[in-house]
Amino acid sequence: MEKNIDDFMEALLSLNRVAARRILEDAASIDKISFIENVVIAALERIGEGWKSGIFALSQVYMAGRICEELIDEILPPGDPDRKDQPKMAICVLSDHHKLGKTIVYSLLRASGFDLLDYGTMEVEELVQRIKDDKIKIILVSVLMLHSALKVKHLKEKLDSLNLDVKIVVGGAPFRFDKQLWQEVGADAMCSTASEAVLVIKSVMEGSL
Ligand code: B12
Repeated sequence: MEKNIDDFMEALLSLNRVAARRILEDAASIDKISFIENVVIAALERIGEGWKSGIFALSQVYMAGRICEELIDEILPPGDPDRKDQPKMAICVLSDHHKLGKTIVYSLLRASGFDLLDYGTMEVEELVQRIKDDKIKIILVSVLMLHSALKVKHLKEKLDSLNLDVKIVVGGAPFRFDKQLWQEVGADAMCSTASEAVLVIKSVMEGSL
């Protein structure tokens, strides 16, 4: 695993898309999702840490993110044609521009047979309107910055004030750093990984959340 992370990091840092794709394709033929969760995310986090300590440039962090986004779009399969009978749901990035986590969750849920709308990046007001118009029952919210995470509280208040019965499922770095944060902002559930979202959605469908 460590060697995979090192090799993948090296390919990203040298902007070598071909090498990055080859590593991803070789390993992903075994289990795509666990490779993404254990290698791609670890490599990006280490590159981010390297940027914080001044070893790497922000442009390297940015390009590493872009390359991963493109590769993941290519390797994750399209959704199961046999869509599940499910509550209406949508996913968005709230107020920041870290899109990769959202892209992975979206692709994974579709690959697992769920159907969901992709709202892209939104602010609270616009998001509430879309949830209302589309009659959404589960909103999946991805954030990577603390100030965006705190906006979930505002989202919850707005939904409650309109009596909209919507489950809020959150994920992303601030919630992984602070394990109580999802409850403090009024979310119904938090997922540390994309695959946990499948379990949470099943709980909502069974009425246990
Ligand atoms: C790559 C990256 C970038 C790229 C983003 C490229 C892109 N297209 O996404 C670029 C260079 C653009 C960028 C910019 C910035 N970044 Co940045 N970035 C990162 C970095 C290194 C990795 C993020 C990432 O893509 N990880 C990989 C993805 C796949 O992981 P993930 O999002 O966590 O998602 C997984 C799980 O969390 C979960 N998940 C995520 N969301 C959801 C949602 C649901 C519903 C579910 C079920 C699950 C789930 O599933 C995913 C897959 O398992 C992080 C470091 C970190 N530790 O996260 C910093 C980080 C997020 N960035 C940070 C900062 C500060 C910035 C900038 C302000 C930097 C600057 N000075 O300009 C800007 C702000 C841009 C903006 N306005 O949004 C900080 C935020 C700190 C904070 N407390 O707020 C971090 C934490 C770095 C740090 N330690 O300081 N960044």
